[in-house]
Amino acid sequence: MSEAEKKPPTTAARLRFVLGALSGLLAGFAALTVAELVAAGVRPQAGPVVAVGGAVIDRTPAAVKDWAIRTFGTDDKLVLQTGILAVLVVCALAVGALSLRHRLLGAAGVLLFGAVGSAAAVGRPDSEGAVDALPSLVGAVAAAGLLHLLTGRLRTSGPSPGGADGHPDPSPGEGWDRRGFVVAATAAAAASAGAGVLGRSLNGSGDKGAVASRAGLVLPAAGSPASPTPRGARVRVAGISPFVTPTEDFYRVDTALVVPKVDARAWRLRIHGTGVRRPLTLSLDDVLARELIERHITLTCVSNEVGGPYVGNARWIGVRLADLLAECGVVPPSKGGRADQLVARSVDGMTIGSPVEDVMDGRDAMLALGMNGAPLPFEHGFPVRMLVPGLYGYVSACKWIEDIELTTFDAYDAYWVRRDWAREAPVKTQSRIDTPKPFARPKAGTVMVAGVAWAQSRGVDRVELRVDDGPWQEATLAAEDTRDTWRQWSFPWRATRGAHTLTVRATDRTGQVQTAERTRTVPDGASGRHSVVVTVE
Ligand SMILES: Nc1nc2c(c(=O)[nH]1)N[C@H]1C(S)=C(S)[C@@H](COP(=O)(O)O)O[C@H]1N2
Ligand SMILES: [Mo]
Repeated sequence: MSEAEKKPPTTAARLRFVLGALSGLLAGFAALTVAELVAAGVRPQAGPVVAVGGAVIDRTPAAVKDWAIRTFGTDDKLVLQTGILAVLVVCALAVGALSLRHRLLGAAGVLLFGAVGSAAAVGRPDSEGAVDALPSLVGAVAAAGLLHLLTGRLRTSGPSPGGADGHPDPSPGEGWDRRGFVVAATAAAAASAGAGVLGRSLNGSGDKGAVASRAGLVLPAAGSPASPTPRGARVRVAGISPFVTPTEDFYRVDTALVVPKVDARAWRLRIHGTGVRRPLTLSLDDVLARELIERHITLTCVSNEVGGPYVGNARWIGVRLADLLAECGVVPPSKGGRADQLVARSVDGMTIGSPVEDVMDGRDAMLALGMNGAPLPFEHGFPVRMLVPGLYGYVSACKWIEDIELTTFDAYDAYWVRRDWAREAPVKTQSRIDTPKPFARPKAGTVMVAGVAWAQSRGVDRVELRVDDGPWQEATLAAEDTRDTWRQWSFPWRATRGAHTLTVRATDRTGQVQTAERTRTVPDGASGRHSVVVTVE
């Protein structure tokens, strides 16, 4: 029995408890850094934080994922990783304190975490099998060993082993090896930090080939260039979204905790499946040797709320997907083809299913290599991604694509479809007020109200603005580039003093007026009208 158990806790006993918890924290730190170092040798995606994070994302219900995207935006992944680390810190402190009393239980606790990390890594869709268990396993074994060693220094039973210099330990009544603990803990922290730094730099150098292949990619001129954007397509109003979204401002939505860095020289795309009479495997050179098309296409996320930011317009360069499919012998369902679903698969295991009919109906569905005149950024799918104008990204815009399988909707549900989202999801006709901003305080007089409206593959024919409960008034529509791009609009508003609500609605070329009926983003995209409240001074 230790002194601490006979009497009320002494300062020394409390210190010992704190150091036990600290040992847990150090062991946890060692587990992560060692695991990430091993992962750098195996696969960065097999590291515990990424693997567990990915597993959490995969198991998150649609509504929660949607809430996360809405609340945290592109920071959703940072928030998730911070959350995982916070949980780990708490558990590490607890395991450390526990192992003061029960060293075996402590070790078992550490190994349990290792097992969770290993299982998550092996269970990932892009896992390469049992090797992916290694990082978490090695990390956990290292951590268990370290915890054993550190808590050994804190043991109070038996005579004081004395300090490293042979003098008796000076702490009265507590026979633990204070100096030994400090030395071991410091060494462990330093070694872990070293492992962390080394793992980082190895991970970075593992991407060198991919980075070089992107730097070396020169996009040829498109044989079929984008139709010149009419001059009137750009409206000059301060605060309106630019007609072409700069690449660095283009929204990003995906499940990738680590952006896949694909070496374009090793990249291949396989096209196969039902009704594919001549399966094909393409390299990047094969793609570059084909006629390239360049098109402005507006891309929208199904998680975009009414008035939200997840929409952007870019100039994409690539090859026509319908031509490739036709070469492979694929026939659309309307012409008797058996496959009605095209499933695109990415290097990180994402699956995205699009209707074959839409891909082959004459619209500019493409495999894109470039965005706004440059190779795709890694975040946006380098080296090749898919785009189908008129469909939300989750059913059309597979990034880091490596496989296209022709199948049926009956036979296969893609990633998001298994998570409550609709099988088919054409973009809903939408409009947004970019300026004035909500709760702005413009001066009375003429106030420019302006924004964008989109109905890809149908085209926008009309935008109207309503002030409070007044009549709908025709806004000035900028010239249309193509029916696959958004259109800017503006309205010179004679603003009078007081609070006012501005509401916008668009009408697409099928005559469909944007509905006032509000729906949530799940399962097939938000509907409703965007309103902004301002106070005119
Ligand atoms: N591999 C992969 N491709 C993906 C996704 C993904 O999570 N993984 N997300 C899709 C979704 S939901 C959208 S809206 C678009 C977004 O493309 P962007 O990030 O280039 O804007 O990519 C699509 N392609
Ligand atoms: Mo999306």
